Amino acid sequence: MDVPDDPRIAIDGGTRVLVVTGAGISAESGLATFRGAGGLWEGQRVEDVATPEGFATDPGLVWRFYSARRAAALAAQPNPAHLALAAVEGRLEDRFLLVTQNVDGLHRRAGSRRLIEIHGSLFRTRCSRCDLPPFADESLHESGAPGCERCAARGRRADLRPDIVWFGELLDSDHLRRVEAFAEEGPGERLVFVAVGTSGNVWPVAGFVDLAAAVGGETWLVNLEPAHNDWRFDRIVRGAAGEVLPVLLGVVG
Ligand code: BV8
Repeated sequence: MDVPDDPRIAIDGGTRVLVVTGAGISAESGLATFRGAGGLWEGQRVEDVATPEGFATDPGLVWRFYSARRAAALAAQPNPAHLALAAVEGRLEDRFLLVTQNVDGLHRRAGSRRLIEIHGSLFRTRCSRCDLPPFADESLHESGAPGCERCAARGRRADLRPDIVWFGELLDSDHLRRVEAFAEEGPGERLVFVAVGTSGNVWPVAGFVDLAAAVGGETWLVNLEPAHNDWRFDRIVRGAAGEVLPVLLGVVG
């Protein structure tokens, strides 16, 4: 299960790389992890701020929570782990895919484009009621939920909400299909799966390692602490993503 001190993943012309990241990859950028604060997330209970029921009960609280995270993410910078993944994408092109559970936008700011933000984005807003297309939004709403103008024009009140997948909500089926397709493509090529900075608690992303294992892929976990789904991985590298990933992926050193 464990690997030598300065492991490297062999990446050549026949290698495909599928990466999943979680809150831990942004920790060195100064952003709080989901479970780092002992189950409270920025002082809030998950049920109150990351579920549709919590939003229906107190949309103003949810907007204060996400506005604080929007501000923190805007002030943060991508770290060497984000940059290493963008560099590997540049080398592998369509033999690389990055799936992030994070909504902080740091992978995109690091240059990643073959990227699926599978839990949505802090910087997109949509209507909680009508089919108003999600729109780019960096604004902060600390004194109550903004209303949907399209609904108002139709004589009804509806709150805008962050374009984020909350607990109990379905992930985009196109995203799931794209991940499955990437894991199964490239017969004869070698698939390497790397999970970075995730406790493996949240489904269905926690099960993506099994997609790779099912096609004979080599699975790696880079995490600071033991993860819930540790046992599902071939190799585990304990350490900080910003230090481990550039070496592991052969980007530096
Ligand atoms: C769904 C919103 C259909 C965005 C989030 C199967 C079994 C059990 C439960 C379920 C299941 N299937 C579905 C569920 C229900 C639920 C779920 O998984 N519950 C769990 C918690 C029990 N899943 C859902 O509801 C999903 N929808 O499946 O719909 C359905 C519905 C109900 C029932 C059945 C089916 C929707 C999930 C999406 C939820 N939205 N976030 C936001 O506001 O951020 S999830 C939230 O957790 C964040 O996105 C976060 O990224 C994510 C996962 O957490 P991690 O990223 O792993 O973060 P965490 O803090 O936990 O871990 C960080 C790790 O990094 C730590 O281990 C730490 O050691 C490490 N670390 C720290 N620093 C560093 C580091 N590592 C390296 N370097 C460092 N420097």
